Amino acid sequence: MDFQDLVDTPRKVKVLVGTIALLLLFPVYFASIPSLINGDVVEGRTVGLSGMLSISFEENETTMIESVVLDDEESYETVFDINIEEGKNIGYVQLTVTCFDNDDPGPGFTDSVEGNSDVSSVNGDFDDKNGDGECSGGDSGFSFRWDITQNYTGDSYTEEGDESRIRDKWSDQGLGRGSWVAIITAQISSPPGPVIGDIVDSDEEFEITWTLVTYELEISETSA
Ligand SMILES: [Ca+2]
Ligand SMILES: [Ca+2]
Repeated sequence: MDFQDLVDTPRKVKVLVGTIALLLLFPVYFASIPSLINGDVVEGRTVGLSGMLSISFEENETTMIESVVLDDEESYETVFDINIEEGKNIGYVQLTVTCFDNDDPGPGFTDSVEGNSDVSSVNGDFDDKNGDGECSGGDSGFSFRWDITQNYTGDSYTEEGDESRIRDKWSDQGLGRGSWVAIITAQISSPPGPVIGDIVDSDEEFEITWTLVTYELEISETSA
């Protein structure tokens, strides 16, 4: 039986049209279901989803970039204020300091940077970090990261449970707001100059990047 056999009478044509219409309508119908039962208030009471649920994170990234030039042993204090709107959670906060020392005439004498955080003005009990790194290009400088929501990755996954428990688990508990502070210090290394006492390389430029990743939780029933 070929396509011509299927459509050679008016009734068969109607059946075929009806089948095609259902095939087109079913995805539209199922796509509309989550919005009808998505844990909102129904008839005055709050209902949540339960069963096998699919959890995803709609992320938003905010960055603050500063560029500073420092002499040997000179320090700079960088401050990143976080104050986000209600309903959003903080996934993590990251500080990255990079540099690339190309001021020296030959190999060696690479500058480096070290940094210490001060999280005493941040809401929550976070550990201070310290680190250092050479300004040698590629994997230069150092990076700190604080997970505000425990074990945050931002990866979608499925889990059996109920919506309120999952929302509890993926909450930042209001932590991480406040002033994130770090102090960076430059170490400049320089070969002896052509004239004794002459300094060939006397400073370095550092790029400081603070990254804030916030998310809104999206929970829906799996189609399986
Ligand atoms: Ca140098
Ligand atoms: Ca330099």
